Amino acid sequence: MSTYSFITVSNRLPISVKKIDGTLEFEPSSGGLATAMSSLKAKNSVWVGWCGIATEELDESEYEIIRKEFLKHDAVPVFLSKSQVDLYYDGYANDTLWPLFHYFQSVAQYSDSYWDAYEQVNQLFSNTVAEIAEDNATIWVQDYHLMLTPEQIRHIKPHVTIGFFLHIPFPSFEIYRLLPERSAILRGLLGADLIGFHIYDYSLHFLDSVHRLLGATSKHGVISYEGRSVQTGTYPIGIDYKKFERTAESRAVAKQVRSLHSRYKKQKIILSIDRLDYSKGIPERLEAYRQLLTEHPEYIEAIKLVMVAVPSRTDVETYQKLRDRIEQTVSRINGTFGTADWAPISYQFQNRPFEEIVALYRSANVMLVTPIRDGMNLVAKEYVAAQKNDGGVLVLSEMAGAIDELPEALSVNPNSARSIARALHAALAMPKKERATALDSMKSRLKKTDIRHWGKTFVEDLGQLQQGNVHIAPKTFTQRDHARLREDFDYAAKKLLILDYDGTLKTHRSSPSMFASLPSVRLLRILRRLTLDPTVTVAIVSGRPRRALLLWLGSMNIELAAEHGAWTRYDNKWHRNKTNFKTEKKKLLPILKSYTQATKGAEIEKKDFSLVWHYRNVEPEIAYAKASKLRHDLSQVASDEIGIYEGDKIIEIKPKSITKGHVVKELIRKHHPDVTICIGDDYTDEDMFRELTPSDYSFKVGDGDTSARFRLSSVEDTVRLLERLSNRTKL
Ligand code: GDG
Repeated sequence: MSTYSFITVSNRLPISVKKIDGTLEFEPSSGGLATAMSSLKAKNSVWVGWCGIATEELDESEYEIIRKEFLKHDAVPVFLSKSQVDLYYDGYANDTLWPLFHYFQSVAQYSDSYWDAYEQVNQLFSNTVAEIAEDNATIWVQDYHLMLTPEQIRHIKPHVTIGFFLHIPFPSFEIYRLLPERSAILRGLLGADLIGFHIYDYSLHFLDSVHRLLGATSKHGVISYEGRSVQTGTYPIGIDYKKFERTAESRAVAKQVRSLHSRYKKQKIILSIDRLDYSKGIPERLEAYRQLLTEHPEYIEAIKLVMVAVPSRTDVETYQKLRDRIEQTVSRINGTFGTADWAPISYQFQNRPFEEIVALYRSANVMLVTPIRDGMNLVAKEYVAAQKNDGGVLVLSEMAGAIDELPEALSVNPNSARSIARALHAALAMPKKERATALDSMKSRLKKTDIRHWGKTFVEDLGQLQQGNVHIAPKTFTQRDHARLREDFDYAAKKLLILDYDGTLKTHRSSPSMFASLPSVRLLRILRRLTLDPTVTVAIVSGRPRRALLLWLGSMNIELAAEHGAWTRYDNKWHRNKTNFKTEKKKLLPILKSYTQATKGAEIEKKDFSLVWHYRNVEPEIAYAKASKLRHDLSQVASDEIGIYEGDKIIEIKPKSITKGHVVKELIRKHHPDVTICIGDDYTDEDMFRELTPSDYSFKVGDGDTSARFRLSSVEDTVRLLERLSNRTKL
């Protein structure tokens, strides 16, 4: 079997197969995505998708015929049974996800059998991809039909680079949380390295849901999740601009435009083209047209609404009902306002040939695009591309992603028939100069950011992520780094080891109790050996209270800093920071207590100089909401000298003046080391790293942003590193 280095995955392919009178018929189609992909000129690339026909209709021998024919078009088919298509495609994808993601929550249907099929079909796609992918292949998955595949593919092929693009909106958390399988879908997507959306708002909604449902945090759009970084980004899809411009200028289209003009004579054309879908706001648009004719009878016989509604998902009941509603409204308007020579609306429930669509764009004086919600909307962009410089006017819904790139359009709220009717009136009367200025800026923008630009930018970013991972590599502590450290350690007269405790020397436990985190015998042995060398100073700098550090390490000759340095024990004597925390503690503790009582699994840790609210054992969905509310309530009461910090499933309140960074400064001043090694894992340890010079050895344990020089992947790696150093001590 051949393997590929670049694989596009989508529900449908640029070729499909049908059976007509018992014979297989292959139908290539060239959508926008296919244009984007063909322009990328990726060598050794292939496309994986559903073949378009149910397995029940196929004989055993026909599978191979389809495979062979598809391969001629660089496509690999996935075969699905009729019930799989019903439940996965018509069901979960279009009866659950589509309505919910477009904010039609009352239309969304939830069914376990939909979900089971969605999982199963996603797995079939993933298996097909994994079978033909090279080990370090790049895979680009398209859209809401396949949101589980990134994680599934990564499970089978851990070293591939995966991109995912969502063509529809990602809804706000309040809507997304209605989905029973909300967390599984997010986990599925987070298998990707790069997740793209049309506009910034959709990425924000996604990040918000990831944070609230999975507790994963993000910085500048990069999510830290299970030891990996997942990048999110905005990539507004473009159109094949040149194709529309060229076709609009072609002779064939000019001929059709002339025939449209002679058909409609002096009537101005208002055009409406969409798939017949409830998200497109077609009934609302018709209502606006009705209002326009009622309020402006001068338009009778002077305008014509040409409405093309393309059949879509015709097997789904909601779509059948919508069609009936639209057709009734159309005939009512035609009946009410029509005259012997004129019908206000020309309506077609049909898919029209490409050139005819372009001719309609070219002829229309006004293009009416008023979706209630739309991820992007390509019709709006295509209309602009097909216009002459002094062409028509675009009326565009505020709820279409395209509005960000087409601000010169007349924008309308699609729920307000009055707003649409007014915009229509303004558009019909707009002077030539004004139309030309608006078109000019929209055209030059769309020309630059066309479909090729979209595909190229996404794939380049994906490629950079792949290389980016290599760039991060020097941060891992290599054998060569180790040899250099060993050399520095051997020759230095004075060595200082500054170590955080939890998450660095001991993995985080579910309880903050000090008894749950006792050091292992192995760790104690390593530390003791290090402290017995007179050239080595070991310091443990922790957020824990004094009693914990004394219990764990008190008997050894170790410099201790408790509560981030509020207490320090140098040369076996404790020193206390002068900052006063008592008054603040009195004020803030009752707030923490009330939150703890109301939140199952939450705990308070009280220290002399800080208070910590632990929510590691709280359900993530509740935890995030509570933690952000708690932060807000505390910040209302706390004085300016108090910092409220968010750590790993904790909120910590402590005086801003007490930091581990101060401790590091003191230790260096006191010991004048030739070599300093500092290891930590969380945000408080970053204060330590910042006090060090580039030649010092600073280590961050685990993933996440850091200013440390090197990265260790786990506590075990830290302990092993210390063990190797302890074996070099001069005893
Ligand atoms: C989804 C998202 C996002 C329409 N009628 C005919 C015809 N069309 C073509 C148009 C256009 C396409 O269909 C429709 O694209 P839209 O973007 O407007 O809408 P969706 O199908 O809902 O697409 C959307 C898009 O994905 C891409 O990411 O923009 O928000 O919902 O290209 O020209 N083409 C032909 N005959 C017709 O009768 N030949």
